[in-house]
Amino acid sequence: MKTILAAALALTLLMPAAHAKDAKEPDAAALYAQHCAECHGAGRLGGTGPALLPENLRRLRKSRAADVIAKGRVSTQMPAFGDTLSEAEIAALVKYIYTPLPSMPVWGEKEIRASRHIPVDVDYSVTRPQFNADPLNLFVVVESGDHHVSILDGDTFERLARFRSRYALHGGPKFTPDGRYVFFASRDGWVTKYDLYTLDVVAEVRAGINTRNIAISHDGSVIAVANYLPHTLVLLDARDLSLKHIIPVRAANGETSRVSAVYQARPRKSLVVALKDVPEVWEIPDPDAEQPTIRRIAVPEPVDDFFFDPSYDHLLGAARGAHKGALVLNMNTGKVVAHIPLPGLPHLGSGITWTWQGRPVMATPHLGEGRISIIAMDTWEVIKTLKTPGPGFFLRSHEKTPYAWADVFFGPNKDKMLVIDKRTLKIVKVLNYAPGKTVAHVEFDRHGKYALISVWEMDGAVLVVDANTFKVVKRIPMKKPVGKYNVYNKITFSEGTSH
Ligand code: DHE
Repeated sequence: MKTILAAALALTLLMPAAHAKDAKEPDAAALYAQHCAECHGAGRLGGTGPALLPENLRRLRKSRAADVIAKGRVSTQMPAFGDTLSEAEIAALVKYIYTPLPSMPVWGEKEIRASRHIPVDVDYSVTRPQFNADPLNLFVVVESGDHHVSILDGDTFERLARFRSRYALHGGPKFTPDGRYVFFASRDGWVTKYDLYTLDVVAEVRAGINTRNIAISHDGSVIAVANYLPHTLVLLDARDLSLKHIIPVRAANGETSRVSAVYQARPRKSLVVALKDVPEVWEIPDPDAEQPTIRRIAVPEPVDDFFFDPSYDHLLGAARGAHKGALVLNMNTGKVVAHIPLPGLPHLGSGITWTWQGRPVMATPHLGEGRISIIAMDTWEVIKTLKTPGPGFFLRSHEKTPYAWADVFFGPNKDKMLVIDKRTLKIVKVLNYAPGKTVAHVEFDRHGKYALISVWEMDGAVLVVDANTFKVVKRIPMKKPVGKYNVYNKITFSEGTSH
């Protein structure tokens, strides 16, 4: 008996040591519940703060996430936890928020409807802008550095407004056909409607947990939201962002899928949707109908980046990781009519078109290689490959300029901007406006006289450059300006810009 008691005592004495070892492994779930859940949501789906899921954090390096937890984030409500949490606890939290959820989060009718709010009612008595500027020559600039949007007068380049956006807006904002309203999407699924006449946010709704992009129907009545999480395509009433339909994204074989992107096919008056995980492209010819129709088009492989020819009769699509090139889908017959060999990850979504020697051509940068491919859209042949000093992200031009501008986003030449002569298909200038800094994404004013370029830094700027002399005429300080969008170029579907 004595021996048993002694053994039990010895075991008890040993226990704290074992516990002490356990105590070194911080309980990340408990830490999250205590410090993060209030703002980021108990299920990590977001709240006043952004969603903390690997899908939503893809653009944030883990080391940067640890830094944000320790030091907080300036000009947001994110506090610094460096004095409260140990390094090990911060590391455990980082690991936790980059761990996928065990099952697909629910974001359905109840959640979408509950999230909608109207900060300011639209003033329908207002029929013209409440400021003195050409409303069709405004620029909307997304500043991702501190999550704001600036509205610029495209003639004087004065800032008319600056407002806080949702966290991490991404992709092209979409405009109503008259140019009065603009809609933004955030990676966290928030859709924001902004009135460019009164300079007010007039509606917001969260349509998903992780969103790819949005499209507006040809008549401006419906906003379509393409989601990764959950697997849905959400249709909203563009007047007040109220929910119209949640379309579960399920392929003919029953598999569900993320949505690669949704675009408006203006001449067809339809929406085109590409699925990321299954080889199907959808066309919705009647997005405004009581029960929208889905036309399923089978494709050889899933498409996750795509582009249309100006008639929207053809879709050029590529799987981002595939390196195989692009397929050309005839949207009328639903048949693949060509394959284009395009190695090096073409970034088709950034393509632009123009007429060269009487032929319609499109140009696309490549994300994986220093090249720009120029493709004849009558034969679908690559007619020219331009070697560039590094892979680029964006290409831009305008009907009124003979030049196309391309950035060199990745690598040591990220500060260079290339000017391509659309007549000779040659790079005729290499500009360097901010040595050592990333200089990217161009957008022209409505007249094609000025090119606006982002100096992609926290203390960055938008440079206004004379498109003929290439001289900087104005530098507008901005917090990491990413995309810039000119109202006129967008609503007229200019051949030199994204649609
Ligand atoms: Fe984008 C547009 C997908 C990473 C900045 N990007 C788009 C669109 C898609 C897309 C589908 C078209 C939306 C539209 O206009 O309706 N982007 C992807 C990716 O798959 C990728 C490579 C990985 C990802 O994390 O999603 C990606 N994109 C980025 C970035 O890292 C960029 C440079 C910085 C950021 O803010 O995230 C970035 N994407 C942009 C911008 C546009 C865009 C500025 C709008 C371009 C335009 O001029 O219309």
